This record gives sequence, C-alpha cells and structure tokens, in this order.
Amino acid sequence: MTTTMTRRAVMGLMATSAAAMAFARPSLAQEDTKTIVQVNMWDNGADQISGFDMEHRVMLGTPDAAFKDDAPMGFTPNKYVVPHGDVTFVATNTSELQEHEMIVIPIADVTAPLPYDEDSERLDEDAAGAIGEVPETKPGETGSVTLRLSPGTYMLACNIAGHYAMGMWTLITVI
Ligand SMILES: [Cu+2]
Repeated sequence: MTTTMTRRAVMGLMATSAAAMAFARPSLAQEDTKTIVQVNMWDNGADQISGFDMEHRVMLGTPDAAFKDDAPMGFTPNKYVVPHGDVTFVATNTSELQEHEMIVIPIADVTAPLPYDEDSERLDEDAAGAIGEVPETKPGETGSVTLRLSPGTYMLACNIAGHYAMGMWTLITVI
C-alpha cells in the first residue's frame, strides 16, 4: 500500500515538472526575445545595373545563383543568425538612384526556385508565402517591420521589377 502510493506520488511529481518545463521554455523565449537586425539595401549604380544580363537571373534554387557575389544590388544585414521571437528589421536604402523594398519569405527548401513571373520580372509574393515587408523606400530613407519568427530559414528579397533576378536577396537563419 505505502509503496504504491509513493510510486504514484513520484510519478505525479515527474509528470508535473515535465509539463512545466515543456510550457515554460517556448513561452519564455517567444516573449522575451527581441532582436533588431539592421539591413543595408544597396545597389552599385546605374552602369552595373544596366550591364546585368537578364538571361542569367540570379535566383534561389537556380544554377545562376552561383554568381550571386557579382550581383549589382543586394541586402547586407548586420546579423545572419538571429534567435526566434520578435525580430525588428530596420532597413536603410543606401542607393543613390532608386527605391528598394524588403519582403520576408520563409524558405522550406533552399534548392527549390520560388514562384516567379518572367513577364513582370517579379516574385509571386502570395504563392511564395511572404509574411511581411518594409515597403518601397526612397534613397537615403529607412523603414522597419517587426515579425514574430519561428526557427528556420528566411529570405529577404526586393520585389521591385527585376531586382530579385539581379540578385537582390539574401538568406538568414532563425534559431
Ligand atoms: Cu530593389
């Protein structure tokens, strides 16, 4: 009798503490983690942009993605790995000539191309599953967006016509 009750009591305690741990960990991280990522939205000017060969679009999951380092425009974040939770992107357009924007897309498979329309030279943001954006930002100006991000890979992309194809995207990891 005594043995049975003790066992039940111990098992009950174990179950209680396991449940408490399971709930405490994610909720603490989600509520307490606030990260700021500063993003430079840049381009190398009109000559490099007009010299880009649109037959070789630099897009995720395509062979020409290998030439991304030669892209005439892009994003440079100050962090490529951020903790999950609330993430505020503060994006500054350092271009001297044109607007840029920054959409955020969860990426399930980095080897798979995203849905893209070659007529408009834009990503299909809905089909790609975009979850937020810093809308069009003029040269020298800054915009921001705060998103609650789960662990995974995310793309920052500019979807002004032609910019994604010219390599204006980068990947970050949320842990
Ligand atoms: Cu752009």
